[in-house]
Amino acid sequence: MNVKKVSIIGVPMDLGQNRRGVDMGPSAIRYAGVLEKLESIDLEVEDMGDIQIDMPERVHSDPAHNLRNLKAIEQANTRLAQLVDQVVQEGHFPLVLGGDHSIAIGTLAGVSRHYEDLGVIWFDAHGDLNTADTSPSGNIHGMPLASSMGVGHPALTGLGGYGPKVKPENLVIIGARALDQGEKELIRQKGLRVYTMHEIDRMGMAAVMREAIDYLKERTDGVHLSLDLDGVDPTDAPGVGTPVMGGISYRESHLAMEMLAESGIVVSAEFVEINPILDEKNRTAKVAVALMGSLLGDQLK
Ligand code: EXY
Ligand code: MN
Ligand code: MN
Ligand code: MN
Repeated sequence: MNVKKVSIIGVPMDLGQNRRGVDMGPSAIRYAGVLEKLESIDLEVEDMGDIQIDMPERVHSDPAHNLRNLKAIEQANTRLAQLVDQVVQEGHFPLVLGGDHSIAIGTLAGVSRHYEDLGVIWFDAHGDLNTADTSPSGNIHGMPLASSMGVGHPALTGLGGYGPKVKPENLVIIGARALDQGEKELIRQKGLRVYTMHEIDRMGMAAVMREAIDYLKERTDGVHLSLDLDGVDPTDAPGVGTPVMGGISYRESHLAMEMLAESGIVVSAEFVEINPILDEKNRTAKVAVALMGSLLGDQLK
């Protein structure tokens, strides 16, 4: 991987869902030693600190139906998109620390304008393919992938002044095991490439990653990794707001990151949904840091 310098951006966002604590994710990840880990593999790292998240009470209330905290999420993501845009322009690798998964809307808005054909790997127990019409919860952290594909409310699909950010055919979902009916319909309608736990069980993680990497390498000019820690099995990553049994093991997750490092296709990444209040001794943040290390070449040195 040709990463010159890594720019860390914290996004203490918890407005995309209902449980408190995920806003402490960036601190937990720093406390778990992200800087030390990346420096130990000879990367130059700058920590840009956390972006400001407005209290929903301070942003005028949302008239939109079934989109909790829309305005505050739109504002924070607009800030995030600008910062990520600037980092990519400088030729650095953006490493975004969540926060709930609604922040992917901003990260992708910042990255995608620099690529003709951005690819996305969505590592997650969920599809995050809901819209206000299909969402069972109204939580925007269940919507960022649909929004980035151009499906959903214009405040989200058009964030950063353009959209869509990713073409459906440039997208690979890995680890899905909790999809809502409306999400399944969108997957069918758009013909999305989804490796559920069923495919991972059958093919093995190595074959899944080989196929996903070959596929994306051929058709994209850079790949963003959006890694939701709830993709990892809750026995290894218990500190998440929406755990789902039967997930990707710790070793399989590392293998996936190592194969991505080897491939050299990843141009940006975010690690989201770590909730230290629900965690055991900061284990989930430590898992995240270990995976970041593997993604950025720890095992290749
Ligand atoms: N599909 C459910 C919803 O839309 O409410 C749960 C979404 C959880 C999203 C998590 C973080 O990936
Ligand atoms: Mn520089
Ligand atoms: Mn997610
Ligand atoms: Mn998830």
